[in-house]
Amino acid sequence: MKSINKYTLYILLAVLFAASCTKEAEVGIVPVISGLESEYIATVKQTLELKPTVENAPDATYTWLLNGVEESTAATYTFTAPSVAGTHTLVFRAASSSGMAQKVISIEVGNFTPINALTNTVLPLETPRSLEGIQNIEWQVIKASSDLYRLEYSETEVPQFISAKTGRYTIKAITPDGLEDGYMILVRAGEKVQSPYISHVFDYLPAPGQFVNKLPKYDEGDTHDDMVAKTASHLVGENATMITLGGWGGYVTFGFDHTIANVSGKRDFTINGNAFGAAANPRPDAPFGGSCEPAVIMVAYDKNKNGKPDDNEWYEIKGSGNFTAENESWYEMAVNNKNDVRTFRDYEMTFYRPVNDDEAPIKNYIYWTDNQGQEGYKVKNGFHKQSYYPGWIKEDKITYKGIRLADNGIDESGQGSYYVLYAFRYGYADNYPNHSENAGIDIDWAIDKEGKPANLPGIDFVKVYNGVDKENGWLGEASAEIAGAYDLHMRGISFNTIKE
Ligand SMILES: [Ca+2]
Ligand SMILES: [Ca+2]
Ligand SMILES: [Ca+2]
Ligand SMILES: [Ca+2]
Repeated sequence: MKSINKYTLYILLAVLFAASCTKEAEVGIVPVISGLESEYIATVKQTLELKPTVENAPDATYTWLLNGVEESTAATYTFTAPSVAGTHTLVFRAASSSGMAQKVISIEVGNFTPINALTNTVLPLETPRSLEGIQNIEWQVIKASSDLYRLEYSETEVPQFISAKTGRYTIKAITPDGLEDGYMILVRAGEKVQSPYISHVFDYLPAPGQFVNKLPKYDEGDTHDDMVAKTASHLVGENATMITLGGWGGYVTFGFDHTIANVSGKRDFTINGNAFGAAANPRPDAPFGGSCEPAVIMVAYDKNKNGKPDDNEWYEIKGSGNFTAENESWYEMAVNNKNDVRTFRDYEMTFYRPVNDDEAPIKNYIYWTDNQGQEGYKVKNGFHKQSYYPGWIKEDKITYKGIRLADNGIDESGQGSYYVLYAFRYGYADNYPNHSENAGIDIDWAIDKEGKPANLPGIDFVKVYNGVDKENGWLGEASAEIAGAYDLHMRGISFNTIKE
């Protein structure tokens, strides 16, 4: 019995092996269908011309089955939508002497006008023809394949729709008298694969600091463009590495290959830095702090669609301390520590080329002035001996502009050995550890120059600049590091927003 079983098994294995070989040999000549989507949308009575391409099948015969009934044997097919809404299944088969291939297609027929759209791309909508000339139309999403979309300006004549996910979305326009019309939108992934990570660096200029000319590395003769390219080699893509923004005001500007959708109620993107929590803060019940070096974030939408941040439409991400630090949990501690806790909305700081750069440390190293009548010197420490002034800058002084945040650093040892830089609650880069929810940014925090919500459907560009001006003893100046950024929706990460 035992030997027969073994023998049977051998036969079985041999048969299976032969079968798999035959299958593999045939793979190359089975018909291959292309040129058909899996999903279509149509309005009632509309016709759709379907023209598939079939390869590897010179002798193929074709069959079109609509809802299980054979409709045609031609190479192309015209689908005529019936006069009632509904979903239909169309099957296209190509059979040849060597094998058979089929494509199953779902066609949704609705009463609204169909629109084909791409993921992560803003789609402007117009008033449907049947409602033209009617004022005060309101727009609503009434059916959606996912929650990762945004309908913005829904109470205007120019609403905009964007979705981070493929699928079908139905948008209704309603007049004050209750008339209705709308669009059915089919969102597909484009042919070009989109990346959730930074795709381009446009500009980089750090303010003087201890890692300037090192991260990224400046080589004698490098121009501004060379340094921007080096910054890109650090920041673009999934495996980004760190760059420094230097002292207060130092910045980097980058972009994505798509528009990051501003999903309602969700944070939309995150910027990586190297923030971490203190492991041995001697202060009992201290709020979160450690190495938190908040960088202020600006965002822009590529309105003229040329792929460059030239629209001059930058909006400020209103981080928790952009107007005042009074609501930060460490505020009283910072006041008691005699920190400069003022917040300047229109701060300017000018750094001068150092006269002496040949030794280290230097106490009175880089002379600076600000637009508040203050002046002083930045220190060169003993650990970093290279010049702290950007090597590719020809001018003898550089001025930076922006918001200056309150000083969040406290020497918790009282003797200069243990500085804790406390985190602002939300809205910055390099302020909370990477991957933490609090490092996520909600595009709905964006405000315009008057401080009003910007109501952006999405953004294409980000500018980040160091927000704190502070010397932390042996640690050196507070200077934000940036180590890449990504679209949270595209990576399937869901972080709820917080509102004050
Ligand atoms: Ca959002
Ligand atoms: Ca542009
Ligand atoms: Ca730093
Ligand atoms: Ca940092």
